[in-house]
Amino acid sequence: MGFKKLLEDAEKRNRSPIVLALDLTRRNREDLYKDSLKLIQAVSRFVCAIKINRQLVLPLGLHDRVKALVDEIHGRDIPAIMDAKINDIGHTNEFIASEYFSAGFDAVTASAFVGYKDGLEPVFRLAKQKQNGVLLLVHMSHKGASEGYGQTVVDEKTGSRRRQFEIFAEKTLQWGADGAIVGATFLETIARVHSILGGNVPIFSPGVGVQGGSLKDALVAGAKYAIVGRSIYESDDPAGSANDLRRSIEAVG
Ligand code: OMP
Repeated sequence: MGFKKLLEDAEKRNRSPIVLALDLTRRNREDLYKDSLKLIQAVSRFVCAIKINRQLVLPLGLHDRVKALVDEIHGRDIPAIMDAKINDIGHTNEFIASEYFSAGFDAVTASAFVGYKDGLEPVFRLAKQKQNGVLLLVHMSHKGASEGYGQTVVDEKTGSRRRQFEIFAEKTLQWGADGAIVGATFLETIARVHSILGGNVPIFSPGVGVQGGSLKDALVAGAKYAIVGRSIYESDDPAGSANDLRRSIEAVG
């Protein structure tokens, strides 16, 4: 089953737009693996996907324990997203995406700044062949994100002055991306990206909780999914926190 369907089915079944960011740290490797496994088992029924990033891949090894975590995630019928933020030339990007897909990941994240030709083109080609997903960074959540994603630039096609993220939002449509990542800390940006995408590409919004964003506000502004890490896994009861968060927005629709 492809990424899109796996995600949508999990969202419906678990009635949750939450993507868990499984970013545990500050443990020895053995505990990192065991605690990640426990977290997957506890939280999966309250989320629609689980995202892993290099905080786990570097210490645990991709084809070894990270693959075992991906298998555990799939055992719960939810997709596994690799937060790779792919950002190199096409030849290297293709290798990176191919390794993550062969470890079982259903989607990867990538940086729109790289461009398509000899940049992200091979990543999209590979993803389409495998029915996997590519999520593009359209505007990140941290304060400094406005220095790049938020800057005003001259659109080379029209000569008009635009915000960088508006052009990236259009690229998600042109390139056939499966998601646009926009920080929950930039609500007006979510709304603007939503108006450009017209519901054709879902917005994934990180930055809820510890970074200051609100889940409800992000969804109201136009996000379809929210990426949440520390507010869930640093709480005393991660499953309860994920469930509470999910229920807190049931009324948003
Ligand atoms: P918390 O701040 O702990 O909820 O974690 C947020 C997660 O989203 C982390 O895994 C970040 O790497 C990721 N993230 C952002 O925080 N901001 C972004 O702009 C993009 C991402 C991402 O690509 O997932």
